[in-house]
Amino acid sequence: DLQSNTDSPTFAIESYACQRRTPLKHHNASLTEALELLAQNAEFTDNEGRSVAFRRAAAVLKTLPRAVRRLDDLKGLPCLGEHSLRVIKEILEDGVSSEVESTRQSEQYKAMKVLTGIFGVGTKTAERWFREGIRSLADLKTRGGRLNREQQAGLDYYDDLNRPVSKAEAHAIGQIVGEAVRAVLPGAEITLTGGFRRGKEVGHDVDFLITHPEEGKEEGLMPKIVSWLETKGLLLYQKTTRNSYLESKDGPVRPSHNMDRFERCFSIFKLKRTPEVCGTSNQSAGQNDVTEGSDVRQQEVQSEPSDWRAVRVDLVVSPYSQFAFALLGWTGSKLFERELRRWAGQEKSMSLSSHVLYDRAQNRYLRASSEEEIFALLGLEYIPPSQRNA
Ligand code: DCP
Ligand code: MG
Repeated sequence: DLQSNTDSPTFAIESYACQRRTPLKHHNASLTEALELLAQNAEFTDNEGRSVAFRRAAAVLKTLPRAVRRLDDLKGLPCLGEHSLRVIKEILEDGVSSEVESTRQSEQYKAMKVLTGIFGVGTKTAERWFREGIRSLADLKTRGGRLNREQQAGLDYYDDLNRPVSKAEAHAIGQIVGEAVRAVLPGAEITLTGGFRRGKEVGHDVDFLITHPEEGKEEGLMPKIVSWLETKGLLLYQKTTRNSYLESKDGPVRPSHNMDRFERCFSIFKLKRTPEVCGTSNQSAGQNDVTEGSDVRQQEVQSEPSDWRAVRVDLVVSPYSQFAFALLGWTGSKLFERELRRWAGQEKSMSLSSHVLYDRAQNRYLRASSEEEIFALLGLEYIPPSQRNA
């Protein structure tokens, strides 16, 4: 075995994910997939602590420069608890973990996966449905009633919304949003955030941050963007929430609350399928050749429309003075964000949000106009978006 004689990597791995560089592509995908499945299952069963522990363990494996072959390779690494180590050991020895595989096949995991896959359905709702005996979309439909507008849209566009969004599709949506923004507020700026900013090839949605260099100009912008898009028939669903951010002299009201208060729009776009968006191998390109009136065309009309697809899009409007914080907060990953806030609180007595950084020791807000400045204020080495894939 070539492994046994090579030097063990004795470089130190820092314990907060925001102190480390985590690339998108790494060498331990089968281990991290297993740990993240257990993390998700822990979320499904309302065990957040356990879920975060598994996610932190997975994130450590993502930073390693080579594949883990033996338990010894993990000596001295942070965040690997007893449970995670047991799972890793099983996979290294047997190829699979019995706990992971039985979880994957469990009725609860499978049902929760399907139900939380509906836009607008969180763990709480899915859990309640599960307890009521609902296991599938069909169960949910036959049960009837009691769906809110968001959940109904989630059900209506379920297949599309569970199909990954490609970079090309994200780009196409960006063009449309850019056009809308420029039409209603010249000079406004739009930035792609979320997973695509970290370099992901696909995403579950497309996230944009919108601002204007002149503070105050961005106020009330979202309803204008939304009505421009609606007039053009580009939205299948939207829910806009107003900016509710207030700065108090005594510091952030709820420092631990991690949901930001920007003007925001959760939406579902109706994206036209064009050759540029779909690539050349797409089915619908060929379907255009079918002669009118044929049986094939009949089927096409009755089944899912093929010249467009539904895409989840999140739009966020930030005042210019908060833009750097909003950008940092919306770039993710979720674990990276969580670790930044934990670092700020536990190591620096600061409170970080997508609006601002507050120094609890000095009782004052710290401003920044770039992500680099925020990392510096937090006493952290700058980590670029492509290395925030924890
Ligand atoms: N975010 C957050 N807390 C929230 C919502 C979002 O910290 N309540 C941040 C972290 C995410 C980013 O916003 O990375 C975008 O959220 P997404 O759920 O869209 O996650 P990603 O874009 O990272 O991944 P995906 O490809 O699944 O969209
Ligand atoms: Mg996203």
